[in-house]
Amino acid sequence: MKRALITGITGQDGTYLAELLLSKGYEVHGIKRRSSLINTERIDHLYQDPHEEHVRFTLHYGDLTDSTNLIRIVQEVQPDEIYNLGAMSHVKVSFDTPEYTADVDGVGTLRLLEAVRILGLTHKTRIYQASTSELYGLVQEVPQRETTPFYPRSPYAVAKLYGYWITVNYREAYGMYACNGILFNHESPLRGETFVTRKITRAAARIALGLQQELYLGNLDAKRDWGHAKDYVEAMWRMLQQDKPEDYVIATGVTTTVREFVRLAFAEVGVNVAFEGEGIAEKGVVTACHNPEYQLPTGSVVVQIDERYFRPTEVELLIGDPSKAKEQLQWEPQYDLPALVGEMMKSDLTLFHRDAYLRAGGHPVPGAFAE
Ligand code: NDP
Ligand code: GDR
Repeated sequence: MKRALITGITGQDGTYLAELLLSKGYEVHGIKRRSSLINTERIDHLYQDPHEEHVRFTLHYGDLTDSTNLIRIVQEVQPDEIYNLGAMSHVKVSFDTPEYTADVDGVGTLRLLEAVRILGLTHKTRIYQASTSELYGLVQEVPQRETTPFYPRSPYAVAKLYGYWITVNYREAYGMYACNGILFNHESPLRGETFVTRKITRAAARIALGLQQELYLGNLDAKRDWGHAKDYVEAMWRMLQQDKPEDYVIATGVTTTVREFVRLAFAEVGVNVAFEGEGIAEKGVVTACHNPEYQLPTGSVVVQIDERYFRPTEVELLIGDPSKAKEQLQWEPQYDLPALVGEMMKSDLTLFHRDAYLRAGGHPVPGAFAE
């Protein structure tokens, strides 16, 4: 039985990856952070009582800022594969917490590689590093591929640049099987609520159900190559099953604006949205509501712009070329964007139907809390 260690197991990708590895018969270990509220909601369905026999899912307290903790866990688990998914992963927040982001996303990667080296596991343990299309930043070439030069545009991307190169360096210096997956944006119903896709699907569902009136967004012109997280964790696993370690771009090859994503999300509830004005004065307005279940009057404003969601330096255009992964890993995504948006909307409608029901019964319901 293979043993895997996942940092960032409580996140979106960590959850899908843990599910995938368990389904393949792995013993899965994950690192979770201590927090004042329980933060394992995404993976609670995978929990196994440690008192039972043949447990294949175990969580360890830890943090990527703590070397001794990482060394102890790697020593204890003796993993065949490590997936380093742990990160302060929000680009906008990295401008507010640049030093912490560098520590976790950059030096954290080094700490993990060093743990493997110090423990003499360089030839046993294979390592996946969660690299990102944010490395491409300011457009140098489209579509972006493995050979496209990097030009990071945020403290997050600069920290991930260190993570990328230190992974390459340990591969070359010590012969470690270490790979970078340069993954383009991937989303799902489990996506964090403050990333733009989930912020939009949550708000579209809440607006349709009468729980919220407007959605405030930043740059609607930004273009992203959005895939489904379920497809992307499959690629991570495939990268670690090859004869030799290499770096791969994982993307769909299709790019879409944030504005278009808004239209697609509202279309799922039968609402047509058109955009008026430009820049900060731009508004998303309902032009038709085809679903009698949701009574949104024509002309009502559902999207507004708020300057605080703009980034000091933006990544305007991402579109990836996944040819290498398709050829060498036989990786093929199962979801296209409409299927992804459909699944996210369905999930958020289900989630907020309960709140709508409670509100109709006169009970207070929580606000959106998705900045
Ligand atoms: P999430 O933000 O959903 O999850 C991040 C995970 O990292 C969480 O489990 C979080 O724990 C954990 N974490 C945060 N800080 C620390 C720390 N100091 N020590 C240990 N763990 C920590 O991210 P995703 O699942 O979306 O992404 C997974 C990885 O892939 C990240 O590294 C991200 O940067 C990268 N990536 C993501 C892409 C995407 O589109 N999703 C694209 C390309 C790369 P907690 O739950 O306690 O906050
Ligand atoms: P990104 O994802 O920065 O690409 O990083 P995010 O969803 O945060 O932003 C995508 C684009 O949408 C624009 N945008 C907004 N973004 C947010 N979050 N909130 C808004 O209100 C809003 N309005 C417009 C942004 O400016 C941006 O252009 C994600 C993360 O998962 C990273 O960890 C990962 O490395 C990259 O994807 C690939």
